[in-house]
Amino acid sequence: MARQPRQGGYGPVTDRDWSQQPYRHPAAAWGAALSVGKVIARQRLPIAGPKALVQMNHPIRGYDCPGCAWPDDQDGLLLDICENGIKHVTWEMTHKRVGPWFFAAHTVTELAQWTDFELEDAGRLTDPMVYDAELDRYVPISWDAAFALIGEELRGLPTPDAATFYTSGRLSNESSYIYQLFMREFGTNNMPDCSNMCHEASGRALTASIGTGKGTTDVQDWAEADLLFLLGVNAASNAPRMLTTLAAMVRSGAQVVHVNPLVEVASTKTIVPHDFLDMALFRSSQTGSLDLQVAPGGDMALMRAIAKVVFEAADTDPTALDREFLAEHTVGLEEYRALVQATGWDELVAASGLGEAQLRQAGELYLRAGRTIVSWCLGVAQHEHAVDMIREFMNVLLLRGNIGRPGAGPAPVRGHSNVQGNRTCGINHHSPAALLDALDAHHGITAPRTPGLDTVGSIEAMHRGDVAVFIALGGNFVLAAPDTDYTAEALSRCALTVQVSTKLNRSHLVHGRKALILPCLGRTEIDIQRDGPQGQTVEDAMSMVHVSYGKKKPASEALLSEPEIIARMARATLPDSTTPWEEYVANYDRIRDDMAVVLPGFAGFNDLIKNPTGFRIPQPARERVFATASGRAQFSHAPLATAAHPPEPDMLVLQTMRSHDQWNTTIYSNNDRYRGVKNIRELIFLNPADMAARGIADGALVDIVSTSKDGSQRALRSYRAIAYDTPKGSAAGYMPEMNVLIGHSDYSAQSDQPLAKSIHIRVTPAGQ
Ligand SMILES: Nc1nc2c(c(=O)[nH]1)N[C@H]1C(S)=C(S)[C@@H](COP(=O)(O)OP(=O)(O)OC[C@H]3O[C@@H](n4cnc5c(=O)[nH]c(N)nc54)[C@H](O)[C@@H]3O)O[C@H]1N2
Ligand SMILES: Nc1nc2c(c(=O)[nH]1)N[C@H]1C(S)=C(S)[C@@H](COP(=O)(O)OP(=O)(O)OC[C@H]3O[C@@H](n4cnc5c(=O)[nH]c(N)nc54)[C@H](O)[C@@H]3O)O[C@H]1N2
Ligand SMILES: [Mo]
Repeated sequence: MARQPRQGGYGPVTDRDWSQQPYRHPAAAWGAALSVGKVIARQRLPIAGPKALVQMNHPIRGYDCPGCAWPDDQDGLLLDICENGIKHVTWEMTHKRVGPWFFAAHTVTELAQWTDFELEDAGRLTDPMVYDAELDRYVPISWDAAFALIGEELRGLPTPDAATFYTSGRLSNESSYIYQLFMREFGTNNMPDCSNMCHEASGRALTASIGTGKGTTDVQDWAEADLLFLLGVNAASNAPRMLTTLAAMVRSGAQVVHVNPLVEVASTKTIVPHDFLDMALFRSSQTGSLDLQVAPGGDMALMRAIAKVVFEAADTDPTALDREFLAEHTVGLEEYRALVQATGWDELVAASGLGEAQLRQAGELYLRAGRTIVSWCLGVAQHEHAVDMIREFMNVLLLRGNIGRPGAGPAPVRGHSNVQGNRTCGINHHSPAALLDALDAHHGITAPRTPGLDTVGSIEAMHRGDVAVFIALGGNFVLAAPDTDYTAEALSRCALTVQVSTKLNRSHLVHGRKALILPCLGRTEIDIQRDGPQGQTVEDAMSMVHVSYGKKKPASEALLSEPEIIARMARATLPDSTTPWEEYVANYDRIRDDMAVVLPGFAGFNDLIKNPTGFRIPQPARERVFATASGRAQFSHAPLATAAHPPEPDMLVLQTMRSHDQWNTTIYSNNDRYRGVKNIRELIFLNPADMAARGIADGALVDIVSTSKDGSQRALRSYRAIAYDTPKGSAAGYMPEMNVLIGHSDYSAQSDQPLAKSIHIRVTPAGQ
């Protein structure tokens, strides 16, 4: 197969011409239907596909969509599906298989030449495999021998802290719970997870401000809000079911303000994803009322400007501030007022990239709205000052008492379908003492109290040789993490790497001296254990927990469920453990019985999940109970963030984002429909003025050189420069290809998150 010229990035190899044209249609229109048809055809699923789709997100018969964490339709009547959910499900349900014969035919060195698309497209993994260095191939291993190998390696370590255990956000609540129990009983808190790259900042900011790491709104609140600020979210691609809510909000007269350096398609109009009548009639709905094209990281300045408008109004209007709420429930207001008053409009304009008139308009909308929600995702969370920014959002909400009442509150948009549940169930390298105490008391273990390693910390520890065993429950660590080459080196220095996966990916090919691939059931597949079919629960972005049962025949008879894989790793590592690992596997109710005792809000767990639409985990901040040191919501007083400005004037700020046609490191095609892109991922969107200043023509090849915090440089060569409506001084391109530009020292001092949205780069015509 011809590899050059590549126009795909990590997507399929293509020699088709690339193109980019503005997208002029509503989101989720017939383009979505067409694109879904292609995916279903490619996975050879003409019949099973549609049937399983009908069961997806159906609270009575269905399983939870393995896509995003947006809540499912609450009344249980509508078929709440979206294009991207369909793609994720069909990708898992493919009829293609990767069995021992596949690995016999390909060495690891050969597979390493394949694109990431080709690796995943090879199909579902069917059997446990172990790396044979002499053959440079994965060869079959029995499950018993695989677990014995893991147990032997873990028991042979000088300290439990020489192992690290990654979690990707699809892992269920039950699996998460026994996974962290295993690690803590073994003796380590080394729990890197995808939250470390995603919403760590949101968790820290919310905990500091309101004493909980989660948002407080539910879908009903969204329906009742008068105003929504949606910052740094590409909703049409990454939370498509949110479009339904946005359309309903605009229809009911609410203001929906999109804050984004790019004008994403969700900020205009949509054809409501599950409304087939609307689709048939090509009837679109408005999904936005105002677009604010901030400079990268300018969101904090926007929020401070809104606060300034509120304080200015408060001089004459007694209702501008919610005085009662502020007096009863908050601390730090006066200091915040002084800080805001001392910040001049010129400063706010420079830091936000918006004009004073726009800033004032946003402030006026806020003053006029009775009920306001502030919602955000990675465009905010992956910046250096993300914690300060999100705390500033909270400050603004607090000013008008927009928390703990209907239609109002903070709402981080979570990514993976159960990333929030992972944390609730204890996957956290710095868990609160209360959880550790409860684990100790109930399970008779002594959980370690020293905080463990997160994602960046694990990479560095493996690189140094301090961590020798890496175990991953899902995900594609080497591609998702920053500094791809450095991370690959880190993994290859391990004595053992273990990947529990559904599909082949790059992380299987970048491995330790010993390596295992352990194939598991996907969420769509039926899971039969001793006591019958088992379901597992997930928590959505709005704290609703519900149970999900797989429906399909498993891709292979050899697959084990994730709880079984975890329990058997635990038993092999801790032969004398009194934890009932075998009983946990026989009946997941047994896991839930223990969770009910240990986890706040889970009392009666097994009964609660009998309600088909699930239950809501109590959220104290929603009742205006703030679990902070003062017992009140805390105003923050951070200096204005100016992350938007790189240290040298000829540098640009690069953000790395998803195309419409990918799920994180899984790339379905080289198209990015809503940004009008076809057949190319190796691209960088630039402002036309920045291109002119560098002598770069639209469509020309360029070299991109990043400069890290530690001064080191990294490069991507021969990328296509595409003129795009992004603010001057900013640039955009796709993850995971661009992770090679993020140095291992490029993480936020506030959140330890890799700086995926503010990479400092220089762009020059290729070869100069
Ligand atoms: N189809 C699909 N759905 C997904 C995923 C997927 O890969 N594919 N991934 C899932 C996961 S794990 C996650 S975490 C979420 C991610 O969901 P998103 O946060 O939407 O993900 P990104 O593609 O990184 O897009 C970031 C958005 O922030 C904007 N942005 C960049 N910098 C700034 C800034 O400084 N300020 C503001 N206001 N905006 C900015 C970008 O222009 C872009 O619109 O989606 C989840 N859903
Ligand atoms: N530059 C840059 N880097 C980023 C980001 C960014 O915006 N920019 N975003 C970051 C974010 S928000 C995230 S969440 C991470 C994503 O990081 P990860 O969660 O590590 O990556 P995914 O691509 O979601 O993982 C895909 C793999 O998961 C496996 N898989 C799928 N379903 C299952 C299942 O049911 N069980 C198991 N065991 N395995 C399964 C398949 O083998 C598949 O190959 O990437 C981060 N990296
Ligand atoms: Mo994420």
